[in-house]
Amino acid sequence: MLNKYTPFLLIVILVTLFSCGDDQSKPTSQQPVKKTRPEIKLPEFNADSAYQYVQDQVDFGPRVPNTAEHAACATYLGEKMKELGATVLVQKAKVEAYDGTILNIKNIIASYQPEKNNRIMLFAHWDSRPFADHCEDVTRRDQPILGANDGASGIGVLMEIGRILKDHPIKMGVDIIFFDAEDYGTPDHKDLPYAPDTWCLGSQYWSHNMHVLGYYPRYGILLDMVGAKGATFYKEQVSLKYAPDVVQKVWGMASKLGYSSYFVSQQGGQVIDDHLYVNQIAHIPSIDIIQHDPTTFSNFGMYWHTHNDNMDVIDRNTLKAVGQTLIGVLVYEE
Ligand code: AHN
Ligand code: ZN
Repeated sequence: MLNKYTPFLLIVILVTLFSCGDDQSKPTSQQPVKKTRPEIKLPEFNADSAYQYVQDQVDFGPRVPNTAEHAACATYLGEKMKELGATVLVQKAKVEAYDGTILNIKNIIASYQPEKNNRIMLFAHWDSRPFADHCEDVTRRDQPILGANDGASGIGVLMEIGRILKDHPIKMGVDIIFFDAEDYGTPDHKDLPYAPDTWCLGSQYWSHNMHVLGYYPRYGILLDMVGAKGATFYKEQVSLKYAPDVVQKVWGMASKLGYSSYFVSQQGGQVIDDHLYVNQIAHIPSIDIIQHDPTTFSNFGMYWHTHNDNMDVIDRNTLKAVGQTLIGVLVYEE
């Protein structure tokens, strides 16, 4: 077997062995190889589609519990999420409002890959406020608002994420929850005592009565007022207290994707919102992506709890920044 060609043959074999197969992993430049996560091509969040989902909700009119418009919108949301590939469960309940009114509420739970144990929870509120208590025109303060941004925007972004998950399943299971009766809190234009627990009635109910026994997703992300033109999202304090790593993850992804002008790397206010109850009652570490405007008295947008919260405040670019960031977070999670 051995002859005068053996050394050459050996060299050929060795060269072949050490040069094959690793061409793609070699850096193209002369820089040292860095150990980073491989770049994944993200599915495209379609802002036109998200905008249409916001419009569809607003077209029902105000979505206030115990009204026909609210009931019709619930049907639309449940059916649409089924169409978008989710397993849908509607949790019905009766809860008591600040004034003693019994509200018939529906939390709508849309699950992707429900068989998986490792899960992420995304949520927003789908009801709209029964009063425009911050409206300049005092004669219109008792009228319900359209809530294009305050309510519909978060749901619209989550619906578009559902549409994407249908065709691009990720490693984790995802539960998209539309909470009801977030915005039925004590009105500011009547002289009533401060009562934080009158807000977020749907998420409070759900946190005490989760739809699955022993449900424990890795973390939760709440979207609230995520569609206004030029909106800025600061690191909200309840989120930083309960889920600082999730805040870092989301703001880090936003920066990586070029959305740092929306996701400002500074601490914002402290907000009573659905994530507070999900943290405190359900013990699921959760954050709130919520518009923070340091220039207004409320620290929300000027449209907040007024009749100006209509489609005119919604900007596709803001929906895109939030939606694409969330897609990034979901796709990289394993
Ligand atoms: C309060 O004003 C107590 N919380 C703000 C949460 C909220 C209201 N989000 C939308 N509407
Ligand atoms: Zn509100």
